[in-house]
Amino acid sequence: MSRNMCDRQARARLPGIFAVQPARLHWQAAHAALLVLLAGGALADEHHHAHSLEQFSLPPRVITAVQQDSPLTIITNPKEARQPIPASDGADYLKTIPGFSAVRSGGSNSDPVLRGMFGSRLKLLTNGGEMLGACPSRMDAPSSYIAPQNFDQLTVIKGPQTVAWGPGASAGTILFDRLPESFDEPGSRLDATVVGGSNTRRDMQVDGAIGSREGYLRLSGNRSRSGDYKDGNGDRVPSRWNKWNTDLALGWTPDDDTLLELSVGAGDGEARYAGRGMDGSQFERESLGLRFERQFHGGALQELEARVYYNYADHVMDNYSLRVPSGMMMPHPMASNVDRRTLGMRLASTWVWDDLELLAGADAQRNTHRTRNGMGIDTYRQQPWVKDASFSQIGLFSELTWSRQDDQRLIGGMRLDQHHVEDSRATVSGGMHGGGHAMPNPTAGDTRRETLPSAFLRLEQDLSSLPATAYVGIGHVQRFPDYWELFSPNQSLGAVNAFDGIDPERTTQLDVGLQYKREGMEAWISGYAGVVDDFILFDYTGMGSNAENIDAQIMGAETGVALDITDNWQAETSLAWAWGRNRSDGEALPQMPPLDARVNLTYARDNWSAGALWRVVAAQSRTADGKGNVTSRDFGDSSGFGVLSINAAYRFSGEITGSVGVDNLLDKAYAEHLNLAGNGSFGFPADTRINEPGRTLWAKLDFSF
Ligand SMILES: [Cu+2]
Repeated sequence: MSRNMCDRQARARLPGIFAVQPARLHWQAAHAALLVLLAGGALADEHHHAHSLEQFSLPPRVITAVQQDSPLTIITNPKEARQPIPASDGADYLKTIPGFSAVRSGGSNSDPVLRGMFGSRLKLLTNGGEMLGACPSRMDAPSSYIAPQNFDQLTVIKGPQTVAWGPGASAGTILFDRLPESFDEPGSRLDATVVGGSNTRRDMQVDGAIGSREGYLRLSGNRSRSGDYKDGNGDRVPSRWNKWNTDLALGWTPDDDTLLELSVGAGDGEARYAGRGMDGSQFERESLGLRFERQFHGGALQELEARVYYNYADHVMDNYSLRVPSGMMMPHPMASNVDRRTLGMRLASTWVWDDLELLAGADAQRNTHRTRNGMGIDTYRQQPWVKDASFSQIGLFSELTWSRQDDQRLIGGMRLDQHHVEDSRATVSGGMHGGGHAMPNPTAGDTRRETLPSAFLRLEQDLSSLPATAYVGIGHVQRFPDYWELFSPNQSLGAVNAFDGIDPERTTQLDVGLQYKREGMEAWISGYAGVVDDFILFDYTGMGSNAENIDAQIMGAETGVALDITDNWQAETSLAWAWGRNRSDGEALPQMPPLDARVNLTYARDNWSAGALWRVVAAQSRTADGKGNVTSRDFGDSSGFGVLSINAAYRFSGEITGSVGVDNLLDKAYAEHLNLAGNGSFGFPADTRINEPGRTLWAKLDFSF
């Protein structure tokens, strides 16, 4: 198997974008790797990700903002050092990309938000499969099961501008991928990373493979932990976590054009949440995947790809194992155990005729959610599991890229999905109306079935007057409500409950942008404007949570510039702005991140670099108090802040690179706008945002053999 094959795979995944503009794949650079494993030095020769001499002559860097590579698409290597402190989960990593923010709930496992859009509006896949969390209040958001370091490539496609990865991706698509190994002769490789930092942060990660032309075995694992952090005031924020993952992949490559890969993975963790009434004491994950890929030559059919995946999340939350109850009313110990089993498949084929490239395929998924609860310490274990929901979806998709002229591409896609959901709850919590007692579920045993389309069309034009590409695209997505929107709300105004009352959400969005690149300078801008009909909103202003469909209007932009000032000095800036309006009541759309700017200056020479990052965030006064999503809601305006951080990187040798950083150098006390209020059982007053970490020192060592 050759490097070419990987390039072809990348193209197959994103035909429109890659067919003509192979983006820079960063995976060559800065592989993780560690010292503990120096024993493996003998393995040094056959590093399969062949580092070129040129890469070794480039100084090592700490990534502070990921620049956009091609229209709407960002591709990055999640193994590279970045500031702030190396990410503990998927959401944490995504915050490095302009346009992303996150809802914090503790030290780890925050929930990612792109352009103010939360939850299932972001399609998040790992190795092509979906890992849906189980917690009805998203303590285990899908991104919480991802250790970014364990993946080779992160791809983000902004806007409703691809239909290739499943239904409902109205805000964007996020793909964390492990790439297939390729050995030209028998050999092995070993990458490892260690991270140490303030608040007893300790990470260790190992990723190794052995193989030959015929196949490979890859084993990766990580352990990440941190104590509670202190904010800029020196106050401790309940936030500690501890998690691990291990994944194994067995690949068979009988010839250069064929790949069959079996993958098996598991993980677990625990996390304290300053912003919640319970902590997460278990985040068990089991994953299984089988993937087949074959390239063809000579005919129109270029590639066939098939995947089957199984993901299982088994989550426990309680109010006793990670916190000491306090406050006026000592809460009764209680725990809830929830699980979700997801089984999915995807078939895709790539065809090429002259100036046309077609991606066509099908995908399907079935997931089942269960729950059991107990009052008292660990009594949930004696309770029987009760199924409350099952979802299934089957869809057909196709994307066509027409290279009309050398400098112009027209890309269009369409998908059609059939969704089916069953409400298996015999009873529901009566909430405050029912005094907390279980009441009969008015939609027990009911099913809903809906067929929903999505489509997009985009024109990309290379401008001859400038070394630039401009694009304009329109996309429409009809998104079926997810588990959290149908099953978590206490009620839905005008209906017996949310299962009965919530309609699919329909997004129509215009995306425009410009990508400019010349020697020593890169600049890009991506803007969007859209209407979201039947936007699914949570309203907490009454009793409990009420889900409703409203009409919304959104717009915003992200922009970035990377400039080589001299051979050694480089400046980078980025800016992200998002705006939303609730058309139904004329007020602001809740949970919108404020204007966020980053300026970064780096000095790099030979085998080292040093940089400073200044992040400035504006105040947010466009809020809709008491409204938001299943996890978070607006509670008043927030003030702006600026945070200064510094970093340095040094390459000791071809095998060892080190990086260090001081985040929040001035130990400023500040809080992000998107947030949870601190929880009363930790002694926080209601409506107080959780502060971000104060000054944080960290160091990371990467070893690659
Ligand atoms: Cu939970």
